[in-house]
Amino acid sequence: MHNPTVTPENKGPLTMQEALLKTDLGDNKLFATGKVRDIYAVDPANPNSDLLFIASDRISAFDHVLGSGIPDKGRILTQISLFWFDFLKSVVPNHVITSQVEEFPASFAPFSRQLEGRTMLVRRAQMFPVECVVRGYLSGSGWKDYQATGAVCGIKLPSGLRESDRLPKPIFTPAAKINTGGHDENISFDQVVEAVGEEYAHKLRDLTLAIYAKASAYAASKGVILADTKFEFGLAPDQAGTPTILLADEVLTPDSSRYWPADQYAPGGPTPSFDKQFVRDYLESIHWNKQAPAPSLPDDVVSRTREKYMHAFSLLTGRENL
Ligand code: Q0Z
Repeated sequence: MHNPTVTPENKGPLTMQEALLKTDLGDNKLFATGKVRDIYAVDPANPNSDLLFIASDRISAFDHVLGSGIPDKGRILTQISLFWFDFLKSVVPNHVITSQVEEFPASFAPFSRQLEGRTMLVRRAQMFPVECVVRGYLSGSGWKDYQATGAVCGIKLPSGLRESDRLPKPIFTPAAKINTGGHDENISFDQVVEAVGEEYAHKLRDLTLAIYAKASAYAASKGVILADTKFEFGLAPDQAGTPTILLADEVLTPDSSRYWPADQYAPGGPTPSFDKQFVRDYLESIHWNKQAPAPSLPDDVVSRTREKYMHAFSLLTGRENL
C-alpha cells in the first residue's frame, strides 16, 4: 500500500486505506504548516480573521515526517482534541468555533470530504511564545535533565528517582519554541516571566497544572496514564473586549502528550507510549540513520498503528467510531 493522497476536490470516495498526506484547498491561503498540521487563513486580507486548523494523517518519528501516513490519524486526533476541549471548558475557554464543515466559510465547502472530522474553525489568538509543559512522570527530556542536574527547568527533584517514576507532584516545565527542526528548549519559570510578564507567567502555570490535574485523573479512571503533555495558550478579546487566555492548538492528543497504558507501567526504564511503538520498533529494525529522506512504513505497521490510535480514542472518549 502506498497511501495515496486523496484528490483535493470532492470526486470519488475517500476509502479507508487512503491517508491525507497533504492538504490542498485550492485558492484558500495556507497560514502555517507544521510536521503534521496545516493552518489556513479564513480571510487573508484580515489580519484578525479566524483560522482553519487541519490535522493531516502525517506521522513523525525521530523528528522526521515519515513517507507513509496513518489513515484517519488526523480525524482521530481531532476528535480526541475536541473531546478534551469540551471536557475542560469549565476550567479554561478555548479557541474552537466549530468543527462542523457546513458551518465553515463558503470557500471551504468544495473541500468538505478532505476536511470532514479533521478540521476546526478556530479564533485567532495572540499566541504566547512558550510551550506550557506539565509532567507527572519522569520521561524524555525531563529524565535527561534530571540525570544531568537533579532538576528539571530549575525545579529540584528528590534524589534516587528512576526513569518513568511518578513525581511527588506534577511540575510545570516550560519550553521555548524553536523554529522548525530544532527541539524545544527547556526554560526556567523566571524565563517565562521574562517572556510574558509576571502575571501571565503565573496564570499560564496555574492553568497548566489545573488542566493536568483534571485530565490526568480522568485518564487514570480509563486505565491510561497521562505522563506529560504540552499546552499552547493565546490571548483573544472576550465579549467585553478584555484580553482573555484561551487554550489553543491541539489538546491532549497522543502527538502532544505521553499516554501510557496503566497495565504496562513499569518504572526503572523507558515506558513505550501508546501510539508509535510499532513505528519506532520498525524504524530501529531497518537501521534507518534518522536522516532524510524518512522511510515509508509496511502495511502491517500502518494498520497496527491505526488501531493503537483508535484504541486510545475509544478509551478516552468512550466512543467506538469516529
Ligand atoms: C498555532 C502551529 C499548526 C503550524 C499558530 N488559534 C490560533 N491563533 C493564532 N495562531 C495559532 C492558533 Cl492555533 C497558531 N500555531 C502552531 C500549528 C501548524 C504551527 F497546525 N501556529
